[in-house]
Amino acid sequence: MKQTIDEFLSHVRQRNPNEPEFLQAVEEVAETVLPYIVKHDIYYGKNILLRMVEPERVISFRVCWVDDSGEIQVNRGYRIQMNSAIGPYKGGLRFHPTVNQSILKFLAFEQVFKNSLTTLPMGGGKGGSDFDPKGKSDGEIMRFCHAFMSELFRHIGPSTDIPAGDIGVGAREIGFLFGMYKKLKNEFTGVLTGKGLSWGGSLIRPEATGYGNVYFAQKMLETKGDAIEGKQVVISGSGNVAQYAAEKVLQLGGKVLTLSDSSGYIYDEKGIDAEKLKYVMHLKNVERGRIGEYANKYPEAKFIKGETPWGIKCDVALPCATQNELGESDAKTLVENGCICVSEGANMPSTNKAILVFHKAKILFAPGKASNAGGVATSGLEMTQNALRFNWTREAVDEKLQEIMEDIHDECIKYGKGEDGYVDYVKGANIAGFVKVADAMLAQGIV
Ligand code: NDP
Ligand code: 2IT
Repeated sequence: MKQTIDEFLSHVRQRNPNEPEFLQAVEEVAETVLPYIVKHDIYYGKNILLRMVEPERVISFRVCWVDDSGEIQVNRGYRIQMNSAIGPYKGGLRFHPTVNQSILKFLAFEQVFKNSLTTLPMGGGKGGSDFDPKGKSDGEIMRFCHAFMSELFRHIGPSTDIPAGDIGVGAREIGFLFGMYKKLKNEFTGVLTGKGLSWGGSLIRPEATGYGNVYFAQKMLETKGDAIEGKQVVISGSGNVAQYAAEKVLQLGGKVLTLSDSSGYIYDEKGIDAEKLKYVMHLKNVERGRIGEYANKYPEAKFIKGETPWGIKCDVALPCATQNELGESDAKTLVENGCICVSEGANMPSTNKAILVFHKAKILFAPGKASNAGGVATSGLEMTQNALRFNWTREAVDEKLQEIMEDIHDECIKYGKGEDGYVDYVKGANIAGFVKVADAMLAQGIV
């Protein structure tokens, strides 16, 4: 088996040089899915995984815009349309200076499995730009978003490809992007998700990824007769996902000890309560400030510059910032400090070596493609509401989100439970996600 996996990976490596993040994501999937394919005749010998690692379409384009000082700026825009076997391409847009083809291909590849797990009819895609929103005025953000959409619009559509937010793309950016799409196409359609409530958005979509992640962690803990209540929780990031993960932890009776951004983390031994979280939301979403300012406002908290929060003793860790933010030594520290559950809010925040540490220690570990799927699932619910030209209540959407997270958890157990009872959620999520897409690809023939 090892030889089959090595041969497959070396082939993919050769065809995708200089794409380390993409190869990392493929490696994690190949190691769990190839052994399953070999054991199942309907999938064996059809090169299905080889077809799945090749994007159906990669679009790369120039984005020119004028900054506030009258200077012409040039950025690069992308959309990776990875797989449309079970539905139109669906996935977020990321605006961050580190964005490149490798990062977007890893995200698009993960999205295919994640969207399949949601039980909703959505294929996988991802896009974005190396544009850095930090420090830009609202006018600059608007001009960039309009310029970006002036090319992207010809490649997307409500039945073709439906983008949403991701790092650096929130409600403000979705608004500007939607405005330009509507103008160019002269149609009001649900072509983007994460829209404002008065123009087609869904209740709970802003909260969905963070809430969904905590619902998933709760499900995992329940398998051990345990719960979030009373748990010490370490969270990284302080953006959309981290904020609402923190809110749900508080609602379920847990204690949030940390939040972070790319400049460092804050540690509040007394706990980041609802009042303090409200301040963080205002600081990050309205003032667009840095998390370090929390320690000025609340002197009982410490700001640790340039570091990640994994050294703080906790029961539960929720990495909610970015890829590869939690390495092997961080994983060892978490385990040594008694952490029993790691549930990924971000996409691929744990390195493959870190995952091995969690698996060896047999603690609960959920990969992002399962545990952060609540965001895109609720995007799917936004699409349904747009198609119906109707809005569901907050309670109705939250209930559906909880059902979906429970279904994903069940699927992970179905394919990931080992003989000793330990659940490998990585294996479970990869195989469950794969089966649905592979069956659709087989039914549709070689296209
Ligand atoms: P936001 O832009 O709202 O927040 C991102 C957060 O992560 C910020 O605190 C940011 O800090 C931090 N961060 C970004 N890059 C780095 C870095 N290189 N090192 C350290 N910290 C960093 O994004 P989201 O909260 O939406 O996304 C967070 C993660 O969740 C991403 O991995 C995303 O792909 C994933 N995700 C998001 C979903 C969604 O619906 N939004 C759905 C599923 C997954 P700083 O301000 O300093 O950059
Ligand atoms: O990574 C993700 O799942 C997202 N950024 C959300 C995608 C979406 O279409 O809602």
